[in-house]
Amino acid sequence: MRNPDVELSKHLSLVLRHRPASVGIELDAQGWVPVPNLLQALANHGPPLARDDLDRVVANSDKQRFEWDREQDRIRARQGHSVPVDLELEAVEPPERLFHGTVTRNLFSIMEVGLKPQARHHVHLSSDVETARKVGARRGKPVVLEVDAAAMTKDGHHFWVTDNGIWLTDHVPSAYLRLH
Ligand code: HQG
Repeated sequence: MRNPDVELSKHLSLVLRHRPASVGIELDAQGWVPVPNLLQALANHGPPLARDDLDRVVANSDKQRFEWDREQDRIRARQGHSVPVDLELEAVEPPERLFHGTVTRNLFSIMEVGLKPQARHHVHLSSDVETARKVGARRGKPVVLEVDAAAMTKDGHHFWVTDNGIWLTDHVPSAYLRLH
């Protein structure tokens, strides 16, 4: 069924990660936009949006996709951007194993060239199998790959973790991958 808050959340993801110019706004270098500018821009390109509606969608986002700055007067997407932003995350040591959910049709290429960020800035990984399975299931029958994060760290690869627990890295060469 059509859920207006889910549609608004998807539109916010589009604007704050990929196409800010579609509503005539710019993100700053760290991906932030002042809330009044965002509300005005959305109202200029669709139905008016109250601050309360925005607060509710941000609070209810199943994956906590958006975040406020300390004063709650700016907002940004926590991750997943395709426009250039610097989220200023600090590299951290990952758990020994991480997981990536994908689908069979991608496996041949992944085993050849490894996991690539594709349209995103980073490869997205999770610390649990279930999350990876769900991510893969967005595209069809899921296949879960296990990443030897301990070996990657030893070999000088970096990892970052977002506040909502998504693990990021630049590239996972296929030598560190195996089917779970
Ligand atoms: C695949 C959602 C062929 C990769 C989710 C994936 C996640 C390759 C697709 C977050 C490849 C990229 C991220 C290669 C990678 N050859 N295929 N060499 N390397 N791929 O959506 O990880 O709703 O950019 O397996 O829940 O699926 O956006 O990444 O199938 O957390 O908040 O290329 O997006 O969260 O797809 O998903 P994506 P993802 P949000």
